[in-house]
Amino acid sequence: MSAPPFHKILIANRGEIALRVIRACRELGIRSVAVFSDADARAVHVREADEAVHVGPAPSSESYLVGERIIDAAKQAGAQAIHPGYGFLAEREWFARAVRDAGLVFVGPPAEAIAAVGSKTAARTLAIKAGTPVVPGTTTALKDAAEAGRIAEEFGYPILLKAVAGGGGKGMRMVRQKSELASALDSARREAKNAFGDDAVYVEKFIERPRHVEIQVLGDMFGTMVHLGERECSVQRRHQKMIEEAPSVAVSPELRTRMGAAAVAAAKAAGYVNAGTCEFLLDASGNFYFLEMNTRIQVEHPVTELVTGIDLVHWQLRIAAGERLPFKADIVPRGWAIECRITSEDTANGFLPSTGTIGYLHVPAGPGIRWDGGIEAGSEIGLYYDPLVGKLIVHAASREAAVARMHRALHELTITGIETSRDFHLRVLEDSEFQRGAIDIQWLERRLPELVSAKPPADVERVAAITAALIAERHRLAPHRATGGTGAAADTAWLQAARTDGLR
Ligand code: MV4
Repeated sequence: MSAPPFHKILIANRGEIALRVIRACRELGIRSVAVFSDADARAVHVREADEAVHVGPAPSSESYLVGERIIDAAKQAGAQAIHPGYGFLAEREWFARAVRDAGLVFVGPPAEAIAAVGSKTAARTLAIKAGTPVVPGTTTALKDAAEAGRIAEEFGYPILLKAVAGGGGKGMRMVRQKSELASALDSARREAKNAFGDDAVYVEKFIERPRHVEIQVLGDMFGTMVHLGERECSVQRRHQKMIEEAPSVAVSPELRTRMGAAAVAAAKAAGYVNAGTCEFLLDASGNFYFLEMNTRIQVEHPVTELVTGIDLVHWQLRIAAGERLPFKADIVPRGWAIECRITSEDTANGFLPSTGTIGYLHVPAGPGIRWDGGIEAGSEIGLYYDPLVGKLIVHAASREAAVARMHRALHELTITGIETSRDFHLRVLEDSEFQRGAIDIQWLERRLPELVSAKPPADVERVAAITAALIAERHRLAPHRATGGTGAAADTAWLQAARTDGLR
C-alpha cells in the first residue's frame, strides 16, 4: 500500500458525512478525530472515529460552527488537516483561511477560490471570461428599481432577482411584469440582508421548467482539472434535493463533453483545487446555463462514485496532501446510480420534522446497494440538526434496472421510532413520469398533493389488517400482558384499526 496522505485528520462534521470521511480515512491508513456536541456524545461517528473531542453544547452555533474550537481540537489532537464535510463550516472562506493560518491543511479549495465564487456576480464574470454559458442577465448589483426595469425590458419578462451573496434560493424573487418589480426588489433585498448581511441583488432572465444538472469536477494543485460527468438533481422540494441520479436522461455523450468542458473552464478560472461542483440549468431545448459553484463535497457525491468507480473522498484527501491526479482520458459513466435521501420527516404532514429514538433499523443489502447512514438502533433524532438520517444509493446496468433496484431496496429498509421519507420515496419510484425521467425542477412540487396522499399498494394494507387482527386477538387473551415491544400507543392504534375494520 502507498503511504497515507496524512497520519491524522480531524473531521469537522457529524452524521453520515462524518462517518463517510472516517471510513475513507481508515481505508487510507489515516487516524481520524471526530468532534461532537452534547447531543452527539453517543453518536455513531464518535464511536467509529479513532479519537473524539467534545466541542460544545447541542446548538451548532455553539459547537460544530465554532471554528476556533474546532481548530484548537485539531491542534490538541495532533491532526494535520481538517475535513469540513458539507454544511457547517465547509464553504466559509474565513474558516479555510483560519485553518491554513493555524498551520493545518483544509481539505477543500483554497480560501481564495471559495471567495472567488461566493459572490454570484463575480462567479458569473469568471464564467463568462472562461467561455462558460451563463443565464442572460447582469454581472453587477442593481442600483435601483429603474435600472432593474431597463434591464428587464432588454431581456424580457419574466426575470429573477437574485442575491449577489446568495445560493440555495434565498433572496430570490420572480417578476412576471413591470408592475411587480419595485416591491419584489424590496423583498429580495430584505431577505438577502437577513440571510447574508448583504442586500445586493442582480437580475437574470427566468428559465422556464429547466432541469438542475450539475457537473462534478476534481482538480489538483498542479493545474490538472477533470470532470466526472453529471448528476441529475431536479427532484427537489423547497430547494432540498430528494432524489439524485447519474447520469441524466437529458444528457447525451456529446452534451456531457460540452458541459464538462464548460465546468472545467469555470473551475480553472476560479483557481479551483479539490472536489467541486458546477450547477447548471438545462432547458428543454438542450441549452445549459452556469448557475453557481459549490465548493464542497456534496450530499449526492455517491452517485458519481458508483458510475465512475472513483472514490471522491479518497481523492479529496490525496489532493489536499499534494498528490497529482492520474486521470488522462475522459471518464465515461458506467451503468446508472440513484440516491434517495432518507430524512426524519413526516411527509404526510407537510414534511414536519419527526423526532424520537430509533427502535429498529434494518438496512437493505444484496447486489448494487450502498447505505451511507449516520444512525443505528438507539440513536436519538432531535431538532438540532439536519433531518438527513441516511442515504440509500443503488447502482445497476440501466436506469430501468436502477429504479427497480431502488424500489426493492426501499421495500427492505425499515426504520422504526420516527417518521421517515421512505414511503414517500416508494411512491415517487412508482410514478410513471418519474420512471420515464420526465422531470424538471418543479416536477415534485407539482405532483406533491397526489404523491403524499397516494395509498400504499394493497398487499401492505392486507398485512396491516392481519397484524391488527393478531394484536386484537392477543389483547383479548391477555389484556394485562406487556405489549411486547410494539409499545402501548402503537397497540392502541392497531386495536382501533382492527375494531374499525370489523376484525374482532
Ligand atoms: C434560476 C431558475 C430559473 N431561472 N435561475 C434556485 C436556487 C439557486 N441555486 C438557483 N435557483 C434557480 N435559479 C434562472 N435564471 C430556477 C431556480 C430554481 C431551482 C434551481 C435548481 C434546483 C431547484 C430549483 C427550484 C426552484 C428554482
